[in-house]
Amino acid sequence: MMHPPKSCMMRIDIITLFPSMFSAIDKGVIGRAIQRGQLNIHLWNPRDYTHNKHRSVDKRPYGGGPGMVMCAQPLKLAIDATKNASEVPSPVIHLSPQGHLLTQAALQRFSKQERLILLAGRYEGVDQRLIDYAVDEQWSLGDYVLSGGELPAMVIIDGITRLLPGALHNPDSIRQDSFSNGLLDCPHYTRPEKFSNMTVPTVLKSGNHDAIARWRLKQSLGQTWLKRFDLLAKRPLSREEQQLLDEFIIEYRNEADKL
Ligand code: 9WO
Repeated sequence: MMHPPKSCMMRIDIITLFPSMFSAIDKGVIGRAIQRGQLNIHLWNPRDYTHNKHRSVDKRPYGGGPGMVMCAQPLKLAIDATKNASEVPSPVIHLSPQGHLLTQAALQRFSKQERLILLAGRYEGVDQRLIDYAVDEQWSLGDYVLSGGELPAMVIIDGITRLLPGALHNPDSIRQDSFSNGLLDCPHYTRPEKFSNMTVPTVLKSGNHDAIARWRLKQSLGQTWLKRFDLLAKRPLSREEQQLLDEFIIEYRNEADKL
């Protein structure tokens, strides 16, 4: 007996000083998930939780230095209001270069949650006491500094949404994702056969599905060896994979010798 995919509903609350940055989010996979009622996004502006005349949310840093720091109190009130807006308990996730490096595995885990609260910082950052008080996890997109956590929050929403059951036209593409097998993706080709004097690898037109699968795996292994040796170093290779990679390396070196 086949069951239909479990219908999941996910609620994501975003705490941001720039809610209008998220007005482009109703496009593509995310837009369809919202329309199908699978994903619900709510925006909360800490400025609405200030009580001073200028509705200011930031102050100069203790200890001196450039820029401003986001005050803990309006963020606390916004987070409390967010939590009270639903019965379902939710982890609070802060997007920050000080977080763990985001991985596909983390996105997989997020996608199984009923609810997430994403906190996007601005200025020089958030008062550490708010992080200690209210934040459950910190995640970083990489070792670079941005002007705020909004784009990283959108990245997380995008990465999660395509993992929600039924979000993609072709669920196989999740299984074949880069990284779900710990390797980079293989190159892709489509029509026409000739583009600017460049052709399509012959094997892809052979109709031999075993040979095509082997070629793709070999390219994945080879590209990962060339560009992301760190991924290869932590992934055990089967005998077949090791042999395909050895072949790739030999062919790559032969190619280099010809030049
Ligand atoms: C600035 C900085 C400078 C030198 C060394 C470390 C540093 N960290 C930061 C920093 O955290 N700045 C933040 C910039 C303050 C809050 C707004 N900004 C930001 C960047 N929010 N979110 C990101 C970000 C970047 C990558 N992945 C997730 C979030």
